[in-house]
Amino acid sequence: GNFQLSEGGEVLKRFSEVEAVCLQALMDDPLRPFVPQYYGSVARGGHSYIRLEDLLSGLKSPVIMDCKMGIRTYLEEELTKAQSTPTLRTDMYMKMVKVDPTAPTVEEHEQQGVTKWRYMQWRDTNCSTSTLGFRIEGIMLENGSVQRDFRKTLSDVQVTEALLFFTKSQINILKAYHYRLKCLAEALQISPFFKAHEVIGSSLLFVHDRTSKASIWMIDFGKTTPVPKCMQLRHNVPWALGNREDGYLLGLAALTSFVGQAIDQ
Ligand code: 4IP
Ligand code: MN
Repeated sequence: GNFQLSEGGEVLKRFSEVEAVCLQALMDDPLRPFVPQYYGSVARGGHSYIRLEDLLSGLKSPVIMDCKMGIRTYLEEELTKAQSTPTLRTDMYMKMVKVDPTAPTVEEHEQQGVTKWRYMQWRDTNCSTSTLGFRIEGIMLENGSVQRDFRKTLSDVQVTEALLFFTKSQINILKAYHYRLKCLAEALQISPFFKAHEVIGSSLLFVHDRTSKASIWMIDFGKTTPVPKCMQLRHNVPWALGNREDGYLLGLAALTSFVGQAIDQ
């Protein structure tokens, strides 16, 4: 879940050691201009929080899209845990049944539970994550209404439609996003952080407002983990258990090309 508060132009997010360590490292990396500024942590009401730049501050009626990046959204350890010490999750079984009552196996129906890996893997293969390397998690319009209706695989045409819906086909905004994605790709190319981290469950947050300010930010590093020193990830090859590859660049290339196609519509 997302525990976030706003306070004095900052966003407070529930503390995660993994995320805090990433943000700290990112403040000293070529990716810094693509990440909200990190101001350390703070305690409030018995909980610790990460202090982040509020990416929406100063924007007039912001419109937001969250794209979760990568060809899988679970850590390799979820798979090994599911094999060695499986824990059944009733909540995930219910989320699964709600989308597709026929998805669980007979055994899973009897247990009324699935492992986290099973749920996450099913989610990833039922949307564009596995095929395109990204999925649209949600779109929030300027009136605050939220669209999360992207649970199923979107066809290429539907992805383009979602982008046109999100930007109201405003060509200057689509072009600004396209340019920002290209700059991000360049920064990723030279980032020591990116070479050394498996980036799982992280999103690109697209934000624009009615003054046509448009930007894209990398957020959510709670499952972004360092790989051993001897390893360098490529981020553009398929995943096989043990290689830690996340397919981040596959997703980024696909997303960039969809934005390009939307410009040409
Ligand atoms: C969620 O499923 C997301 O996959 C979360 O990933 C994941 O959190 C949740 O696992 C899982 O229930 P839905 O989006 O389909 O509801 P993310 O944080 O990347 O959005 P983590 O981060 O823990 O894998 P649980 O175990 O937190 O419930
Ligand atoms: Mn998240």
